[in-house]
Amino acid sequence: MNRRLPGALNQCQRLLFAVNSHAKPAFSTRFLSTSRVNHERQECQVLVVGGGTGGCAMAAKLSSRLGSNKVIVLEPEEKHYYQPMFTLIGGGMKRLDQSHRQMSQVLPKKAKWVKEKAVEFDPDNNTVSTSGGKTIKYDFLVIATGMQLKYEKIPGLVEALETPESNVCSIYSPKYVDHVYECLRRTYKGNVIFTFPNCPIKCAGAPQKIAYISDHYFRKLGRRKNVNIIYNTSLPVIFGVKHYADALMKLVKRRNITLNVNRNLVEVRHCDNIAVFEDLTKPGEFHEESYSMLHVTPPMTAPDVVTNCKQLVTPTGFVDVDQMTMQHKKYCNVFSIGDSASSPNSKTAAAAAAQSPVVFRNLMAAIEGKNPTDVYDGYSSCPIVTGYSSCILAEFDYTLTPVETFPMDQTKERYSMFFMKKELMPVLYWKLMMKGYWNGPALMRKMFSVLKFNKK
Ligand code: UQ1
Repeated sequence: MNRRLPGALNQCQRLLFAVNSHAKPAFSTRFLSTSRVNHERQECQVLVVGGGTGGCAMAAKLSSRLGSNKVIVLEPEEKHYYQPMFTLIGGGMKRLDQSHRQMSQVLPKKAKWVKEKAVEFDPDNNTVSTSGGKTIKYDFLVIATGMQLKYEKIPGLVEALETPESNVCSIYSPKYVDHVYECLRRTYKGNVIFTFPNCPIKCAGAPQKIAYISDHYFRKLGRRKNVNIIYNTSLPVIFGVKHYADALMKLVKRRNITLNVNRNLVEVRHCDNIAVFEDLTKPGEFHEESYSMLHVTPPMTAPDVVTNCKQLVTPTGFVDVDQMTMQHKKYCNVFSIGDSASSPNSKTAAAAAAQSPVVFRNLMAAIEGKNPTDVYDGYSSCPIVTGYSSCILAEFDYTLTPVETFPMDQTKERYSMFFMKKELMPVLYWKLMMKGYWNGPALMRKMFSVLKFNKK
């Protein structure tokens, strides 16, 4: 739940004044002009870098409030993917072509789309330079670049993924996701290994979702007795929230899935069907494990363009924001949303949804020269799909305690939650979130809690 932040951030306010006052005489939105557009230099009131989940939601909210041509979205991709669908594609429940729309259709009409990549941030001069040679000057900046997949960090992995016969696959990339179901179809026996890397990743539930879906797939086809399902995670636990971890541990035991913690993939030798893992509790100790199918979750980082701008980022390379306001700790005209932000929430579309009204209100306050007062509580949600008709809906906040929307035991596997994940969420995403109308389920939760209260 978002609440107001008491107290003033006076230094921030002064800094903000400095940002605004160099460009205009008083706090107003009127001076902002996009009419002086030319090929080398563009100007806007708000520059949103990234047209993914957070970037689109912010562009929709901002351009609807500020009017036409005040917002520029910098995004090089032609397609916008609904990434939460990738686990379902891996299990053959959805097709890749159902997961994307044209970027031009998803971005709000009132925002200007610059179809280029950000190549350099210069927050001291309020500019971002682009792959097409432009310099975009902004008054306010929203960094929504997401994370980049680093398959190349694991020796042998890219070659394995690019070799169709290798039975090495990954749901995380649209390039490789189709191959996951192909691998499932042709695996009849042996070790089927799933990995989780030794770094923060987006949708931390996905590596185990695809393991559970695979388990169910092999059971349905009567192959399970000849297949060992092995989940190797770099983390010391199966899931970071104990409430759900307890339920998942029971599930793993019941389904006869081997769970190895502190086990990090370091190499793939696809010619021998060998994956090499390091035991993180005994650095330097390696295990070779043979597989008949290997599903890899790649290491991930914030994009290089973000990590290269040292003034903007934390030592781990994420945009250094206040975890409550999502405003940059040093540059008061800079905000971040979604996976590129340093806020220590679990990185999901649901988190970006819950952040979006906070970033919006705090940015609007900053435009008016006021302090940011809206607070993000760290809400994130992970619908842990456990098969072809069941799902556990995990919801929690920064405190890692459950923050549940529905008046029922959400640790139980349910068809209703599966239906919500598979059929309702994509509609909610395209029709509401991409239009700037979905702020996460906080309101729904309040409504249900009233019902719960009345029952007592
Ligand atoms: C959510 O808000 C969201 O973002 C759009 C998701 O990503 C697709 C989700 O999977 C979930 C579960 C939520 C939270 C929504 C509800 C109704 C609990």
